[in-house]
Amino acid sequence: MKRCLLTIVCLTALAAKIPAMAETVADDIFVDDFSSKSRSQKEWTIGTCPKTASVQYVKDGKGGNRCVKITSSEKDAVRITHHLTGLDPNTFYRITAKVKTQDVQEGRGAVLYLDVLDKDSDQPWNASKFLYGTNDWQEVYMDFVSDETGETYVCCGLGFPGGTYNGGKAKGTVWFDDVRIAPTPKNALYIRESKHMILAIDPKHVSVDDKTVEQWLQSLDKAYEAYEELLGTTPYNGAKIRILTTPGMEEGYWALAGNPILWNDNADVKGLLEKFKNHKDWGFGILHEIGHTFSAGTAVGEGYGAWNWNDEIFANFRMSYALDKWEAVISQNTFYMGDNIAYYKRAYKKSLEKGNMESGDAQHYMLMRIAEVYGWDVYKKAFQRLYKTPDKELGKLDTDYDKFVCLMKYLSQAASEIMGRPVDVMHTCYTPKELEMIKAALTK
Ligand SMILES: [Ca+2]
Ligand SMILES: [Zn+2]
Repeated sequence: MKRCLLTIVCLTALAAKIPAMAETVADDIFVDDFSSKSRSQKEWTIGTCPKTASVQYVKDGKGGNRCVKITSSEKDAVRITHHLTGLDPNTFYRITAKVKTQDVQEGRGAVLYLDVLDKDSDQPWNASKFLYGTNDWQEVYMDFVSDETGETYVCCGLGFPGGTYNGGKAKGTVWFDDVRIAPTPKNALYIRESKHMILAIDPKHVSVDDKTVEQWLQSLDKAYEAYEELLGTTPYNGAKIRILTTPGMEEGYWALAGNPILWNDNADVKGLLEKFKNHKDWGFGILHEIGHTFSAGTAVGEGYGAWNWNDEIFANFRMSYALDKWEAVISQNTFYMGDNIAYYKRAYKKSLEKGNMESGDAQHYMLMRIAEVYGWDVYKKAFQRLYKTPDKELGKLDTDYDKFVCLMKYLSQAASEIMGRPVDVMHTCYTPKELEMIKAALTK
């Protein structure tokens, strides 16, 4: 990866090719104020637009100037898309636009995003702040990272084509004007880079000194290398993992995995950095998201990882290995210093009392017991074998319990090899009652 600041400097030269417009700033690589309808029709593609929706270039802008109006009476994802080419690879860009809304409801509301959901992108959920209801003109933005192709598709949309919990799609009316794309301004993101990470966050979150941030990133590097050691592979062909704060995320979400890992701009980013400074807490949330990027489906690819019945458990489980290895401090309400198993044991005890093992944390605790008895090498062996085994060779895995049994089989094989005698971890590390409860929880 080239240094980001360097590439931003290079791009200012490139921007000189753009014809001067009234408000064009030197860095802009694309600007449209929709003043020329024929140009807009050429530069933008109108996406799927059912009868219940419309996309029009209308003179509804400030002072009667032209803008684009998207309206839909049904929940949908209606958008205009601009195909952007010639970007410097692996560089942060910012798209800004003026937006006005009327009665926008549901999904991701009125939103800017990249049309990359079906293009095998690592950042499909990236978006600007979601606007709902009726609002006068305001500016919104999103930062994104260009990939190796130097191309992407930027969208001004009503609704979002993919669904997180709220289904993405929206209805109402939105107007977009003054769309601008430029390398993200130098001062707009606080960027720090380490061996495996590139942190890019809104400077408002940074109250600690640079050295503290760098030390935190070194901790993430150590976790990253532990994940690699456990699984024998790295995601995104070993490319650095970016962590980017974003204003476009569902309420209640803390972050979304991918590259970049999208970190909710409304999350307590500042608090996490301060907890590292004051308590050397490595930061559960980010370790969890990095953990997700190491899932077999992401790190190896499609067609792998069918044995994994719940990556919320395994993202944390990968973390447990890293924390154990480095005796790191982590907090989940209380601080755990090199004994993060205690956190999961509490969930286990509660589950045992209730007679219900649905809790992922309780299942996590029991998986950790196997490592306590036979050592983490059992997991290294089993995971690395599983990460090399395509789903079609795993046999039929209809229920989550089948997946659990599949993992147990690989763990038993690994434990047998390491111990030099036959070991069945399901019977040496679980009680019959626990297995009964796990079976009930995972066959629902
Ligand atoms: Ca305009
Ligand atoms: Zn998660």
